[in-house]
Amino acid sequence: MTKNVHVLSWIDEMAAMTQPDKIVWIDGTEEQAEALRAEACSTGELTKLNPELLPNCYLHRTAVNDVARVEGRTYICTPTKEEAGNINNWMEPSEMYAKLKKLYTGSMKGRTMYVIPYSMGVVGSDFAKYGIELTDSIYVVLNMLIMTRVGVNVLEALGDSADYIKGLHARADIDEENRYITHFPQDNTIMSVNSGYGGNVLLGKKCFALRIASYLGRKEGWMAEHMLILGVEYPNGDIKYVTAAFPSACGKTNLAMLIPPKMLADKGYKVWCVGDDIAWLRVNKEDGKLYAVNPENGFFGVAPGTNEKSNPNALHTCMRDTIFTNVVHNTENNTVWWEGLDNNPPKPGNAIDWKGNPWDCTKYDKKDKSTCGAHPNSRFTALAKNCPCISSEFNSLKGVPVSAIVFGGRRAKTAPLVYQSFNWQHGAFVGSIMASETTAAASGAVGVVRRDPMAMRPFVGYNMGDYFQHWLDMGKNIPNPPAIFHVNWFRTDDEGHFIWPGFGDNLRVLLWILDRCEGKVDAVETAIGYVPNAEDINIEGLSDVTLDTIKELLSVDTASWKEDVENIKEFYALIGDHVPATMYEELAALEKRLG
Ligand code: OXD
Ligand code: MN
Repeated sequence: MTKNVHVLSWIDEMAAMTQPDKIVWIDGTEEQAEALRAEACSTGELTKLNPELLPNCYLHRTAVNDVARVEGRTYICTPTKEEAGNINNWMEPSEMYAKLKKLYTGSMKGRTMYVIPYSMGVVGSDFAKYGIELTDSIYVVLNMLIMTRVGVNVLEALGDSADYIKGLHARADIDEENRYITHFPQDNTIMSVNSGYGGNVLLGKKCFALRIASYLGRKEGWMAEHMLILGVEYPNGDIKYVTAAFPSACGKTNLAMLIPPKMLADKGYKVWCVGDDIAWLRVNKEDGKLYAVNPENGFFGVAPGTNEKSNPNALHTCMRDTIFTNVVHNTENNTVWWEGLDNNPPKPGNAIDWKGNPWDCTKYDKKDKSTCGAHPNSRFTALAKNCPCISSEFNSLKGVPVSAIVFGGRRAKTAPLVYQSFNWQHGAFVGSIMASETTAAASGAVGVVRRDPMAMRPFVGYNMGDYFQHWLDMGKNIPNPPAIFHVNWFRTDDEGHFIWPGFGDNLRVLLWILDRCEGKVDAVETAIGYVPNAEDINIEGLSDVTLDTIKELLSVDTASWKEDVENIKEFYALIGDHVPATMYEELAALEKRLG
């Protein structure tokens, strides 16, 4: 399919090492995809679901020991440890290559190596970057066909250039002890072995579009961020775009596909989804604004908790052309189910859990994860174009202009519902101190603060301190920068109940944010930034929220902020001496303002 000698010689080298029986090029055609689905069904790798209820949908189960990203086994292999920094695992490249060579050698014997030419971003656009993933997994091929743009046109666009990201994935023995997700930013290379789980093996996503891309972005003057992108449409038809970064499992997909509350929908407000996980951002030379694209082509969403209330758009998106991973199989009607979908789990005798065993829903205990039918990190891989609220700008070549960048985390007390940073530099600081508290559902230990700068802690492909500096530098190069905000949907009362209704009502907060961007509304200056006047958050039609509730949600608790400052100092110290002096100045200024 190509005469590109850089591509061909690399594939030869990888094939000589992994020794597959045959090599198959993925051309992006529906005929080839269909043949692969049929083959995967014949071997049990996939199960075809009810074509009437879930057309073109499939179920897959991973190995029981292989159900999530493995941060402890994810490496950034730069020539020096300093380049990777203290937050990343590091190994010297030649040492890692030698270790991997042993694991890959002969790993594809008796198997097929698939060659997947793919693009992150619209092929041919200024934003697009190309990759080739070699894998011995049909599941990976079929997921990549959803999550990225795959096909011959990628090779045509690449021509004879060597400018592409090399990715090698081998399932090998799915051996946890020898699982490695490795990145060689200087070599444009990603190597993943002994896993078959999405985030570790769909190399276009976290590995390329965040870790390698963040490295390239710093080198080339753009940004790769763990951000959703959405457009808010006003009754007059204007659309303003927002990007937002939240740590994993804080509801990015739900916010990206938000349905306005009735009162706002009736007035004509709409929300359009451009992306739910990753944004690539560049300065537009014509208007000096920051523009964003979603480099992906689909959603790899968490299934549990997705339902008609939390995210009807996601639910409709995954009603066709979807691969479900590690959910419950309802054998009565050959469909799928997960915790939080509805109150109608398949009856014992008709239910197979994510491990492939009969499942008895009557034994399900919310507090005991081992009783779940679907794995808590079970997923749907679904096409963006099937999303009812997908933005008409999804395939835009130049991206969408970003009015506001929003950071957020799960904080019981510390962060108010929303606040605005004083300027870009302070906003970058606000991103750098982002944090989330663990919930009972997530870990057992409640309220442990995990600092997750810009939601990028597991995804920066170089030194976190240098990443902070890149944010500061970008600010100087954007003539019309977006305003930067922080939100917290998760504030609780003394009994631990959430105060803010969240979900669609989050649009009320986004509207205040966008009003600020337009200079339409005043705010109160506090120690941490600008906080809304309570009256300016629209609570029309909300039964449980009064002006006093909003006042409570917007209060800045100085004592807990002072505690937070100490925690931030420890975290900066952990990142080490690449933390820019400017960030320490911002921290000192915050401390001073807190008094
Ligand atoms: C994801 C994550 O899967 O952030 O998107 O973990
Ligand atoms: Mn993510």
